[in-house]
Amino acid sequence: MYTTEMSKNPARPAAPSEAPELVAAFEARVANDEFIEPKDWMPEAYRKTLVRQISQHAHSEVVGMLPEGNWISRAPSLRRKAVLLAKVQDEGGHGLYLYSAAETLGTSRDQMIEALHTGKAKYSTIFNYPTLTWADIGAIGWLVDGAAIMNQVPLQRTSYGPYARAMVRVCKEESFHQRQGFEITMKLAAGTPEQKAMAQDALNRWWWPSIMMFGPPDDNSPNTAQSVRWRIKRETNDELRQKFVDVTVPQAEAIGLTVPDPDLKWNEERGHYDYGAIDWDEFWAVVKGEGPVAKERVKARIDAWEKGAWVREAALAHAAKQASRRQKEAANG
Ligand code: BYC
Repeated sequence: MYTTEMSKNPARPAAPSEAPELVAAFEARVANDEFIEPKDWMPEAYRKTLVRQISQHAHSEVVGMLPEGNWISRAPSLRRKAVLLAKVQDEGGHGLYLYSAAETLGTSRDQMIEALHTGKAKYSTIFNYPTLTWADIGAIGWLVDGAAIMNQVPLQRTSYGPYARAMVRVCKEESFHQRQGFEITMKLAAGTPEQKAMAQDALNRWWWPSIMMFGPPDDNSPNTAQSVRWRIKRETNDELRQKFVDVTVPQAEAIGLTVPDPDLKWNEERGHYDYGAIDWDEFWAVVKGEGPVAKERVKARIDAWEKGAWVREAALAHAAKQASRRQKEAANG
């Protein structure tokens, strides 16, 4: 298990072009818990790691709109529809804050979108599973947003300022999302036997993919050691996964549902739940693009991008017109 102390991880040698005194000053600032800001000097590998993680995080928010968007027209009441619409819109907003944070690192929105569309950039595995019933909307809010908050709360103290500040707002909204999902599940679990069975079936299908969301185990996570050292990640994949299991199991019990893991057991000595073996072959297959609805998700994003071209062109033409009007007005005194 990795620790959050920089001293416990070996230093990555500076790239040849990077002056050792700059690297040392950067590392001292990180160790001192100062935020690194866009105009500050930073090692190229730190910048690249951030672009990778933040852009993938942004893509996850935007692709994450699809499984839930699929149920907006079929929500069971006007109230549920309005809430779901607002939630999905929030996710789009999270994508925008995150793309903007990544742009401060010198990458463009177009480059990031291109990487998503061509499969060079990843997005969370969780969104490659289908939403089959209304109960899945409850499970996504409760489990997927619940897992997302667990991961994102520590990211509010990530070392890169724009990412940390984006996370503050995202976390506030995610906690509302988690509660709306839990409320849907709680209502179904207390409903007719058919409704309760729907809620249990959704938990059965979403539990394992949700705990995979935290990423590979620490001893098989190539990026964790360096990211923890740079304080991009403040906790490791396994530490966050354990916290999520510990918080979520009692919630399932409280509403009379069963977590689909026969090996799940409270371990008095550790003060944590022990859980069964995760199917990492399934995880890596989904990471590679073999998830049940992976192709459909990427196609939906590409279609939206192509169909939205006229909007982007119109916005650019409008901005150019405004700029030339302002120039003329300035020239005329
Ligand atoms: N899915 O060395 P590791 C949401 C990749 S959206 C896909 O541990 P790292 C929501 C990983 O990228 C919330 N790929 O990597 C939206 C790496 O490959 P690359 C999404 C994964 O970066 C709408 C390789 O596996 N949250 O909440 O240190 C509706 C090795 O992994 C996954 C974020 O994005 C995965 N699950 O740690 C509802 C949080 N896991 O990139 C809800 C921000 C691992 O080297 N991201 N991989 O080719 C992070 O905290 C970290 O990037 C991760 C992975 C913990 C995900």
